[in-house]
Amino acid sequence: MKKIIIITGVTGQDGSHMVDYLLKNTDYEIYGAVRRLSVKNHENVPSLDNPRFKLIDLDLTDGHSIDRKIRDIKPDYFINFGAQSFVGVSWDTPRQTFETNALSVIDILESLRSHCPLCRFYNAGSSEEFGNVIYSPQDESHPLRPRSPYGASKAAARHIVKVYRESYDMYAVQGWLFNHEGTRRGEEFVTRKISKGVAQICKLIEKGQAFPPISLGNLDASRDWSDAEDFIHSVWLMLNQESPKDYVIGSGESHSIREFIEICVAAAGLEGHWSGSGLEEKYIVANHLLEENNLKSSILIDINPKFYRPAEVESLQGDCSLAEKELGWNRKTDFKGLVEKMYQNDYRLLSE
Ligand code: NAP
Ligand code: G4F
Repeated sequence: MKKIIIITGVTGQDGSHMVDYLLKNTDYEIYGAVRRLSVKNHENVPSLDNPRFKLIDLDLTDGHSIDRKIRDIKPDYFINFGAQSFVGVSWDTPRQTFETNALSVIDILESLRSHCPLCRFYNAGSSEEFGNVIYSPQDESHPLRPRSPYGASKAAARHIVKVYRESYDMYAVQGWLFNHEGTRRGEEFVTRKISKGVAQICKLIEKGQAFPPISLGNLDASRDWSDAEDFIHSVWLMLNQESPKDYVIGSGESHSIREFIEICVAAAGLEGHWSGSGLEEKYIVANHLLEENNLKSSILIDINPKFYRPAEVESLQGDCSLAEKELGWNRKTDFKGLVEKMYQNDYRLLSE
C-alpha cells in the first residue's frame, strides 16, 4: 500500500514546493488541499497532470471539511502549510488570522486523533513567534514573544501541538522556520516586492522610459532569509525522526532590507546610493542609460508610512545548529545567491 499525504497550502510557496519534493523523492499519493475561491490561483501547482497528485477541497476555517477529508482519506502524513501568512495584514484581520492559523490546528489534531492517530503531523511554525527577541541568534529555547496577531496565532498553535503530542502520544511537530523566499514568493512580501519592482524598473530603463519608485516601509528591519526550496527538505526530515521534536531552521545570518535592495540593484547591473533619512530616505539610481535617455526619474526606493506596522519585529536570526547536528540538514543557497535568483527569475518573467 502506498503511503498517503495530505498537504494544505499547495497554491502557496511552501506547499507547492513540498508537492514537487515528494513527487520526486517518494512514491506516495499526495492530496493537495485548496479552498474555494472565485478565481483559480493554481499557478504555483505545476503537478496537476501527475496521477499521484490530486486536489481536494478543504478550508481550514471549516472544521467539518477538515474532518471529512481526514476521515475519508486517512493519511499517513498531514503537512499543514495553509495559513493567513502575511504578518502585515494580520492586524486588519486578527480573528480570521487566528481561526486559520491556530483554531484549525485543533480541528486537524482532533480529527487525526479520531480517525488515524498514527498519522504524522507537521504544522508550519514561524520565527515570528520569537518576536521581540531577547538574544541572538534565536534557538529552540528562546521564549515566545510574538509582536503581531500572526505571531500570536502561530505561538498558540505551537502550544496546542505540544499538548496533543504529550497528552496523546501523537507524532506532531512544528518547526520554527525563519524567513524563506524564492521564485514562488507572494508579491506582497518585501523580498518579492523588491525583486519584481527592480526588474520592472530595469526593463523601463532599457526602454528609455521613466519609472515610479518602489514604496516601502521600515527599512531598518533585518531578517534571516533563506531559499524556500532548501527548507522543504528540513520539514520532511522533521517528520521522519524516531521521535517527534521541534527544530529551528534558518541560515544563522541576519540582513537588513537595505542590504537586500543593494544586492538586487547590483544584480540588475545598476548602481545607486542612499540619501536622506526617515520618511525622506531614498535610494537613487545612477546609470549611464538614464543619462543617455535623458531620463528624469532616478528614485528607485522611497518610503510610504502606510507600510509601517503597528508593532515591528526588528531583527531575526536563527541558530539552526541543533537541526544541522541531529537532522543532518544544511542549506545550499546563500543570501546573495537567493537575491540574485529572485531578481533573475522576475527579469526573465518580464521578458517572456
Ligand atoms: P503562502 O505562500 O502565503 O501560502 C499560504 C497558503 O495557505 C496558500 O496556499 C493559501 O491558499 C492557503 N490558505 C490560506 N487560507 C486558507 C484556508 N482558510 N483554507 C485553506 N488554505 C488556506 O505561505 P508560505 O510562504 O508558503 O508559508 C507556508 C506556511 O509556513 C504558512 O503557514 C506560513 O505562515 C508559514 N511560514 C512561512 C515562512 C516564510 O518565510 N515563507 C516562515 C515561517 C512560517 P490561497 O491560495 O487560497 O490563498
Ligand atoms: O516580507 P515581510 O512581509 O515578511 P515577515 O513579516 O518577516 O513575515 C514572513 O516571515 C515570517 C517568518 O519570520 C513568516 F512567518 C511569515 O508568514 C512571512 O512569510 O516583511 C519583512 C520585513 C518587515 O520588517 C516589514 O516591516 O520587511 C518590512 N517591510 C518594509 N517595507 C515591508 C515593506 N514588508 C512588506 N511586506 N512590504 C513593504 O513594503
